[in-house]
Amino acid sequence: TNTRTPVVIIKPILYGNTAKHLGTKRDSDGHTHRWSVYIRSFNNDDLSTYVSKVQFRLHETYPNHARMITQAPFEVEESGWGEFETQITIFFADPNEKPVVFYHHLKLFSTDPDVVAGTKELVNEHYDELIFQEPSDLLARLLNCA
Ligand code: SLL
Repeated sequence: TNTRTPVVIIKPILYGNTAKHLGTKRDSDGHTHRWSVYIRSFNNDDLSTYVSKVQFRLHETYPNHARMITQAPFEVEESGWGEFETQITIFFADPNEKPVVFYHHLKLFSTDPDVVAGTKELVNEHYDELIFQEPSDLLARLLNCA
């Protein structure tokens, strides 16, 4: 029988978006907001030790809407006029580790009067955890030195 203790490594993360009203509706493209969507470590870990790249799949109205970010910060900055569901895929430094796929609703609009006035940035952020069950030796080593 195998009496080895199962290995589970947990990495706390934050993901979400910020948005700010431009103060006007741009004539050229109708854009009203600057925004960014991102994933980062919740503690001071260096995500890029064990994350190789992150894909942010934007709404199809964006040119080149599947954005691959291959180094930290894992973030896309853009502008736009509408909210949509972003698909985020995290790829790991060990190619045998299955990529993690999840969704984030990119929020632009708020009832907060300061956000409406454009004097305050909207932050729509979530805490989550990446849970690695029995990572390979390679990945375990990378996770432990992040
Ligand atoms: C929907 N919520 O589901 C809408 C779509 C699309 C957002 C919002 C501009 C893109 C660009 C932009 O803000 N798209 O001009 O490149 O139908």
